[in-house]
Amino acid sequence: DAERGQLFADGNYAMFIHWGIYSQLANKVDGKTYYGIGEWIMNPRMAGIPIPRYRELAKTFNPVKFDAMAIAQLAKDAGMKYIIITAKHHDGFAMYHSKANKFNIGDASPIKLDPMKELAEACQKQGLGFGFYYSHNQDWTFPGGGNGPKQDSQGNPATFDDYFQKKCLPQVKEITSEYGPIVLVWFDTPGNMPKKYVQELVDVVRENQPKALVSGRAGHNLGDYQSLGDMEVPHRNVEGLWEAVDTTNDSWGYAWYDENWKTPEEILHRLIACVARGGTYMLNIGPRGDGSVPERAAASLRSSGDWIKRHPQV
Ligand code: JFZ
Repeated sequence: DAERGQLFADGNYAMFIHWGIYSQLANKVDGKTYYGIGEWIMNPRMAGIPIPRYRELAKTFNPVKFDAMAIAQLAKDAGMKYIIITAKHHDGFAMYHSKANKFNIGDASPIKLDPMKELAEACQKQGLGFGFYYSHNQDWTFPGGGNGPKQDSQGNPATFDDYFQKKCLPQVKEITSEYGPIVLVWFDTPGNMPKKYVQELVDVVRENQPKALVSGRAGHNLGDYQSLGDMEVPHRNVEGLWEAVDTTNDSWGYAWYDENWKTPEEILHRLIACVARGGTYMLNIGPRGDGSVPERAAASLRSSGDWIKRHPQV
């Protein structure tokens, strides 16, 4: 669809944000550091945190330093055109005030604001696009979700359909109807999710946000474009509409030890490698649990943004 594809023509550089209750742990549990991607900390591949204990993390999530205007300003200063943030990652915690499920920042955390609403508004004020990442298949805490518990709290078997009808579908309706215009819904890791479910989600996005793109990782080729492998920057031309996703250091979610920051030069090389080959480059930051953005990431984004502003022809 030509109108939807326009986002990538105009907006070929974007900010990705991985932020959730996992950000508080910063890859450290009971004094032990787990090396890997921080948003996976509860998974058995990392710390293997039991669900009841993981749920407790919501109660201490109080991002008093979260400043939506400052983040939007940072994206603007970086030369970025839109922001995509994790509405719900694989852990199942919604970072917006969801009515469909209580495990969300409005109901399960001390902070009563909806940071997603603030960020959506800040983007609008700055003339930036706004969109959501939503883990549609994997949900590690809701019964029946992909790689989640196989039984409900009463011990009855739960199916993927239970998860889909009770949580996933209503939440996708919420994020596409309550946050103003959305430029893109970034679904991820479809796994073996049956096609009918993906189709239903894509239909909801089309209905509620006709101009929004749907990520290639929705599954079954129902997305609007191709996403390359994570952190992959191509060295050859790629056909069609495509996007590369990358991060400012190594993890997506905040990890205390991860100081492997890309320099402004590296950011520019990677951005230009994508944009010059007709693609879109989406670069991630992982704010801390308190909402603050790591200073080194912000500084590199600003200084690469300065270069972009001095080279408008690029
Ligand atoms: C996924 C998530 O599991 C991860 O936590 C993060 O959100 C990332 C952006 O996306 O991980 C993936 C998904 C797809 C590929 C690699 C990692 N891939 O296709 O190469």
